[in-house]
Amino acid sequence: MKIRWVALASVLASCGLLAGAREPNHAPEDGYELWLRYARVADTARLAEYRAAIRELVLTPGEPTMQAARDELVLGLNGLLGRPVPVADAPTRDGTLLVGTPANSPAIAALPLAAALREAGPEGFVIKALPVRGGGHHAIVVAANRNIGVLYGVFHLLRLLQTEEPLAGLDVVSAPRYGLRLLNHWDNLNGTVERGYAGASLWEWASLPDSGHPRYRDYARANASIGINGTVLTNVNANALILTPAYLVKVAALARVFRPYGIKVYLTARFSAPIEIGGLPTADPLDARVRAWWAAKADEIYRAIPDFGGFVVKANSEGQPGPQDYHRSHADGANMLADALAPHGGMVMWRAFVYSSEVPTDRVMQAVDEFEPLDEAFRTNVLIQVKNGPLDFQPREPFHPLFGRMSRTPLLMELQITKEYLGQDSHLVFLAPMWEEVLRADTYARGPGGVGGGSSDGAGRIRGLAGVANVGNDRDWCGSDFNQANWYAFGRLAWDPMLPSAAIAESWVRITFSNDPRVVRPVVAMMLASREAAVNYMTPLGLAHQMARGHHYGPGPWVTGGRADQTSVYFNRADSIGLGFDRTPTGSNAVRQYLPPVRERFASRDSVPEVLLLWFHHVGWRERLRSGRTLWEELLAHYQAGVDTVRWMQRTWDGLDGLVDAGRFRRVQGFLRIQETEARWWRDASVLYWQSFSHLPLPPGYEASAHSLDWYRQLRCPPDPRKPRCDAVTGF
Ligand code: GCV
Repeated sequence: MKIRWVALASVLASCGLLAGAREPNHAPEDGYELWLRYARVADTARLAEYRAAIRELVLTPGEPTMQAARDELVLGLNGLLGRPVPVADAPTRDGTLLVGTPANSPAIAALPLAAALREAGPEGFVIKALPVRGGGHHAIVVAANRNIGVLYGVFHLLRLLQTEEPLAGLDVVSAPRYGLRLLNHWDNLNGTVERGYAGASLWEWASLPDSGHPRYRDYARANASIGINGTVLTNVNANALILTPAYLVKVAALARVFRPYGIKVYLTARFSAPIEIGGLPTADPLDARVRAWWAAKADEIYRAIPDFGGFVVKANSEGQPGPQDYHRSHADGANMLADALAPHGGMVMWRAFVYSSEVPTDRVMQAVDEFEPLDEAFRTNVLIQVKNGPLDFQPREPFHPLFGRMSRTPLLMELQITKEYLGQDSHLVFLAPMWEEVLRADTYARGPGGVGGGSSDGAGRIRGLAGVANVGNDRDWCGSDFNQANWYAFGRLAWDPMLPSAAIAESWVRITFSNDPRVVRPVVAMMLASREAAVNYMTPLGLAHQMARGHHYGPGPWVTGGRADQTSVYFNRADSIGLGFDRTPTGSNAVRQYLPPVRERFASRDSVPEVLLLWFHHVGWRERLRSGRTLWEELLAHYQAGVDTVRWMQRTWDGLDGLVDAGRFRRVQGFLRIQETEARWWRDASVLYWQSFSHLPLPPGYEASAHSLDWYRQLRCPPDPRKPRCDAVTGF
């Protein structure tokens, strides 16, 4: 009986009748394969087209990156086409997949690709359907100037097959917009991950360098497949031990695994390392002994890792040591490290995430105050790494004003892939729409329009994106199926920051779940709605930093005590009159850090985008907003809309029963149940708290809170024992 069913299933599958259900040739979906699932193409017509178009593979291996490209093609084509593709030395027939550079492939050197390859640049690639061998055969060509471009092109081609795109007339030239596309791991040497929600660190320091986990290579494959070309292995809250010989040999072993995939390794440099591991009495950046120590350390690192990328530094921020401990500037500190790395071509990424409770200025203004005067002071191999917004990875922030204010210093934009403030592992929140918002904002540093048709790269200074990784040693890497989409989206946007969120979501859903439109359409819609839903139930209308202290998971609008600039009340300014932080000239005047006309737009109640209203303005509870509703009514409506959207997401997902494999279907269902409960938790705790100031009633029919305000206030952790991390995370 069982055998008959298997036979029937394979007949149905080969007729395409099981399209949408889990492909029968595919292993159970535990999430390990990420978007590198190479399940057989479900659409039979498309499968036939691909099998005809790709009948042999011509690629010269030898060099490790070319070997990686070949390995990936063999694996991918085997899975996608459901049969092996023979490898030939030169094109012999129609249906050649010809892969290489003009330098390593005479067949490619003979093709008219010069103009396209110029456009592709050092890391880009060309994919074309072309006649080869004097027009005798039809081929698909993946060509690049360098081997790494070939590998990127191979992953792109495989993605086209995974998403069942037609191959006829293929004509792609693709080059990354940014040269630096980096993951930042906040991984500690003891195996914990700061703000990590997917298990322990991937880096098994104890077993390195002798034993390399096979996962390291899969990590490199996943990153290369979306164009990521660097990884910072260690937490910005740094431990100097990573710079000792015992660890450098381990770092070198990881670098060896990543190298063929075009991924450079970077480390975080603890500013006080010369004292802690160097035995010096000082880490003063102007002290000759300190400078010599760093120069020697750089030499030592490059002996072990010749293509080492450089250092990321968090200095004089949240308790980290830095040059200001010696009354020196950030430029003094950064330049000292830059001088040590310069002979080897290394970079310093100096973070602008600095704020001090001793400085009376509004916390969100301190980075510009600190760094703008230093704009001309940095060495050319220093980049300033700036978070997308001026506070700290909130569900919504305006873009960081520093992007418009540094006209000489190159910048990196730091995004947080791990969702510290957005529901961590359990809430489904697709972050591309949030990143799109900042990547497309215009600083007006060069007048309207900006560079690239209106990006926040107004001054053209952004050299790359750095994403705080959401990866751990959980089998599914990211703690949930949907969190994988954020890693994927980060890479795709670092390659092409103008790629629409909808396109990223669609390609991810097709690869990850199914090409069946009955799955693609609703899941993409859920993803695109999810970020605004989280904003609504957590911090609507421009509120920010209302999370509970420390773990940042649930609501805590009442948080007070300790450092004022880390409390919720500092940011919400709730009082009997109204809500919101006045950052206009009558308040902190943070708006002055934006350039005209953005400054005026944010400063005026009439023109400020309502989604940022309470970020910039203190608004009376009974004041009317553009909708005609009072602030109080509008707030209530937003909290409820957040909850309603999550409920809609639940219904939408429930409708996919049978179209998505049962394992993932149930996992996502479970997470959405948590999200619905917690969206209500956010709504009720927040509304009750605001009501203690507004003293206004809830409109008839508004869903009543399950508990009293006091009940919510006494919660120390999420009401769920599966989150022991609440007390484990560091920071505040
Ligand atoms: C690595 C926030 C986080 C900290 C993090 C810090 C940073 O404050 O809560 O965990 O520390 O940002 O970006 O340096």
